[in-house]
Amino acid sequence: MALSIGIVGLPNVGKSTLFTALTNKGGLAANYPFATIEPNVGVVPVPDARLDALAQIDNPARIVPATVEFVDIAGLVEGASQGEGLGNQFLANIRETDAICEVVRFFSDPDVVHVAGKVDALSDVETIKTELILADIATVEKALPRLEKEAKRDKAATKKLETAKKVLAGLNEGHRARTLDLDEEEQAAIYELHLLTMKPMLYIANVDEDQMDADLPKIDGLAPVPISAKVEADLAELDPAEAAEYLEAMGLSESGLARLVQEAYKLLGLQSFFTSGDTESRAWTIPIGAKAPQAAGVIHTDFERGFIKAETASFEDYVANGGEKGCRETGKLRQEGKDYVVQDGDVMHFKFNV
Ligand SMILES: Nc1nc2c(ncn2[C@@H]2O[C@H](COP(=O)(O)OP(=O)(O)OP(=O)(O)O)[C@@H](O)[C@H]2O)c(=O)[nH]1
Ligand SMILES: [Mg+2]
Repeated sequence: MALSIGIVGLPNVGKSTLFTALTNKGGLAANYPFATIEPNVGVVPVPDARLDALAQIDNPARIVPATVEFVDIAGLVEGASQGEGLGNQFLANIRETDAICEVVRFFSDPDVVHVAGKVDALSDVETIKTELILADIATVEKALPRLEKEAKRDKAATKKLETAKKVLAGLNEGHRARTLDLDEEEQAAIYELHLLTMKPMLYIANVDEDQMDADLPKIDGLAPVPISAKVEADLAELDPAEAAEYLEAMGLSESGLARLVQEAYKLLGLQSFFTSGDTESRAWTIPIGAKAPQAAGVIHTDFERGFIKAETASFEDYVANGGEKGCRETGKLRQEGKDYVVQDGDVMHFKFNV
């Protein structure tokens, strides 16, 4: 279950620069709007120092971090949903993502053209919000005739139609679908429309290097994650030791990627558990609140189907006792059953039978 994040924003705000730095993948960054004309998809390992600690203990053949997939699309401009610019045709490429990350320009560089002529973060955010809402309105309006037909044939489809109409009304009033207080049944009813404004949103403030700890205005009630795309681009060029030195010189403890992923996990209610042994030390992503069989199912459906128990140690106990064997000897290896709610950092070994 790789988490996927779509990157949106106005043209020239640094989306591709950031994407390239995060994914080291050479998505074209250029000082003119609409440099990105193909969707770029990059898969990035999630930085997690705990995984390295586990590998120190078990010395496995391989280390497998969790991954996040980023999708970089062309910039959206006012009227994109009406066919202005290139962005709208790429919105389809982020319909299937788990979250949307909006890059907002805060950096001041006069050499980099701003499509609206000036750097005004909050107004830029409004523009993008409107375009995402307009794109969703188009999606719902296009689906309505089909939903009407289905509802006539099949009573069960009535809920879909009703919810679509309710959501359309909300969108038309300028509200994002996510803020419409839909109950679970309604959310399920419109899930298949993959509305963009139904997705959780995360904001990145692309700041100047010396603005990293500036007081930034909240966006939609959320503190944006300050990242300098330029710093990230520089970091991507360095080897790990040099990068650590550079971060320290900047007064930062972690890369932008690490901070971004942490925010995304928080926003989406995700956490990690680990498996570790001779063959591999590996991080897995699960929702907070997931029970042991569900965690097992992320590894393999057989593990979930035939789940018997999970031998579990907390990350701290695992490290303090030098691994699974040590935990067993000191009684720190717990035998957990199907109702166990997995905790962040648990090191788990599943017993199953199929
Ligand atoms: N000074 C400064 N320049 C930046 C920063 N981030 C990006 N740029 C520059 O801004 C220009 C546009 O960057 P891109 O990453 O291509 O922007 P984009 O958002 O992908 O643009 P589109 O794909 O056209 O929507 C490039 O010249 C970058 O070097 C930054 O943090 N600071
Ligand atoms: Mg780009």
